Amino acid sequence: MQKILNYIDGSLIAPTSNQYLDNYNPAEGKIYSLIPDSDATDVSKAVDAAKAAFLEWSTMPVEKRSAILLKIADLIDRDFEKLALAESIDNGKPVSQAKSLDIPRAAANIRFYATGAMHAASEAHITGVEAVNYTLRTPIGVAGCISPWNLPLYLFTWKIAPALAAGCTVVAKPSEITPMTAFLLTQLCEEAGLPKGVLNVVHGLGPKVGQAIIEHPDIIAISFTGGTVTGKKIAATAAPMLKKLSLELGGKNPNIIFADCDFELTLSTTISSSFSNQGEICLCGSRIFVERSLFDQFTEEFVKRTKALAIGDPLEPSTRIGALVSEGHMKKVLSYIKLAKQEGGKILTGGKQVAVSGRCAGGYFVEPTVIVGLNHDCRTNQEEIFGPVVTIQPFDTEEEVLGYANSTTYGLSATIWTENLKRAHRISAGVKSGIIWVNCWLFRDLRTPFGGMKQSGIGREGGWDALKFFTETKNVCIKLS
Ligand code: TXE
Repeated sequence: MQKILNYIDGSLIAPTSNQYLDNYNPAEGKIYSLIPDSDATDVSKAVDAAKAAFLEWSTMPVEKRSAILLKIADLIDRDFEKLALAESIDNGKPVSQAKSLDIPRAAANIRFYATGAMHAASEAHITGVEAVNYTLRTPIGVAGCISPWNLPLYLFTWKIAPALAAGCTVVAKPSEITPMTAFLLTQLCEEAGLPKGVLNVVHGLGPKVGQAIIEHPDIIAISFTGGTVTGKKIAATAAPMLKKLSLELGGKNPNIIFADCDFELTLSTTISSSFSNQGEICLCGSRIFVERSLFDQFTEEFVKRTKALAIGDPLEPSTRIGALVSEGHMKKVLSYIKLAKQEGGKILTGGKQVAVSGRCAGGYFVEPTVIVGLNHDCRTNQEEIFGPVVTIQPFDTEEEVLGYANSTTYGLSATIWTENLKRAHRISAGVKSGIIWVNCWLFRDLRTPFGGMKQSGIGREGGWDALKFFTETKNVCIKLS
């Protein structure tokens, strides 16, 4: 049985406890590897290594830092097939998606920040003829990066790349549910010649290892992506310690469809925004609102295409819906489908666990599910399900649909479908979400600020925001007269 190892001070080592946790292949429902059951002792070793490496890494010419990071990205490209297969086995997602989204974006994240850091600018303010003020940005120190299970390598690199490019050293913890590709990445870091101690990866449980990272006094900036409940726990620990915090949390995103939309584009994209990654993307549009005059036609066609989605073995090229990430998560999703029925919802398609034949007989599969007949303010429409489950509801006016869209505690993303330019701007201004797509979904420019409002998080990642997050700033005023 393969043993995943921690990556501390440039070496792949066992946890101090020498204890391991089971790591499941969710498509088979079987244990296929072991993950270190690390603890605070391992985090402390990692922080010591990161501190020891900080001076050399933070003062290294940015071109040299960039070259090492770009080498890691090149090695991700080289091992593309291996990483995509590992991601699919670890997470349950179709390997086709790991190849089209997860792994390419992991390399892109690293390239984006490795090159961006070379063009980072700072500002100066000239006070007449009396003084020059300039802003000095320097790497903040040891950063803590904690990532979730839904887009494992994509989000792991989205956290560590800006920190490393900014000149910070890092102590990182991927999700204990999907540790494999982060482990494989650490092997590529060694091969790329990343200096020892610059990146340290401590595998293990959130409340044990994650908590130890959050509370370690020498980790001064925390970048986290995960659930809102966990985000609040992290803030409760980090805020009194005055740590810098970037929290990318959950969402319950509205997908607003007007009757004048481009019907075919809206339909095909909405299938993706509803069921990609089995609905396990915080940006998925799980609440679909359709203008009443289009509601019947849209719903009928959407259900037909949902039924046509191939669900099953994630390693089959034709599979569109793979396994949910764990048995516990599958039970959570099924419990929400049961709740939807109790709240008066009508299941138009899906709603059940799927028994897949062959090697995946023990896997965690749930049918893509479409529900109508619910009120916008019921629990099913207010709480994050994070599975292949969407609700559809008609609306008559812009005011009504904005009220529905903004009725949850979340404010992460929204999609708007209309060919009316004024209305597109009007609704975009009215929706309380940090990321808004008009006539598209998940179209990303990495320079743009990325993050949510309300309970979807604090801080912005992406572009200069992420690089600045990992620096500390001082203003120097030079009196000239
Ligand atoms: O996330 P957690 P989970 C949502 C989604 C999902 C729910 C819970 O609704 O069902 O969150 O998912 C680490 N201190 N999203 O349980 O618990 C943990 O080990 C420090 C949306 O997977 O937030 C893992 O590495 N760290 C989200 C990471 O936090 C702690 C994507 C995320 O785990 C910790 C994933 C603690 N006390 C889930 N407890 C998105 N925005 O994309 C856990 N962790």
